[in-house]
Amino acid sequence: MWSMSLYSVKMRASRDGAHTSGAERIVKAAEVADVVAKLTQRALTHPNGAPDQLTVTVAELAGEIRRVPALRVVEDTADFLPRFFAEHGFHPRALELLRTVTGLRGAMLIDADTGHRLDSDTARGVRVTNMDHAQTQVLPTKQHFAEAMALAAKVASHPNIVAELCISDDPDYTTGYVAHAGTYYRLAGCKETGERIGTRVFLYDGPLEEVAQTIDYLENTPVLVEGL
Ligand code: WAQ
Ligand code: MG
Repeated sequence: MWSMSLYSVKMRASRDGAHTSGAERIVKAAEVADVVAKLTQRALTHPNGAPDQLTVTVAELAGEIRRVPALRVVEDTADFLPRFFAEHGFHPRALELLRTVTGLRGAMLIDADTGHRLDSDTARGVRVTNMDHAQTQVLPTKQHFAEAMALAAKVASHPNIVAELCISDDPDYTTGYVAHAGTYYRLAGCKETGERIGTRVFLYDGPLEEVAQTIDYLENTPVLVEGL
């Protein structure tokens, strides 16, 4: 049987060692050059500032790629967050970290019960890569919602992640989200326009012996998201 090769494309950009932008795609061979050019341009013109280091990596993906369903979308506002924490009894430290930490290139993996941080490289966080929508679109500008929906669906597909919290670190993008139990709650007004915050938190609820394999899945297993 003939099957078409797919390629993972990863972009990371930084200045003085601090993350400025990054992106993850999975595309067909015919789209690779265009995606590389567009992600390069995106990094160079990013509102977090022009990078002094820019890396784009292309790798062919071998074998069958796991497919997971998209999350259903519900519109809400930032005051959903404290209600959500109270309702589920997640440790409030996670919410405090969401609102205070920034500058990571990945997400903090936080124990939902204790609020303890479980990922070891605290300056980097867990960087989810190797995911995209099954129906890819290659557009010149960052698609905040679509890209977040792909990442959130992959993260939610791991049984040890009970919820994801996100605020963009892009200064003027104020809509954040919470992903929980198959739903993506889009939260308007998570920060003031221009406010220098923004990060991601993955709430972990599973055996501590499985932290390393959970991180490995998030960082390395290729996943395509079906339906939007
Ligand atoms: N893996 C893990 N964490 C990441 C990743 C990744 N691939 N990409 C970004 N992060 C973390 C990192 O700490 C960033 O500083 C932070 O998230 C914010 O990243 O429905 O654009 O790319 O309209 O700025 C939400 C869309 C957009 C809401 C989120 O995040 C909506 C966004 P950004
Ligand atoms: Mg950003």
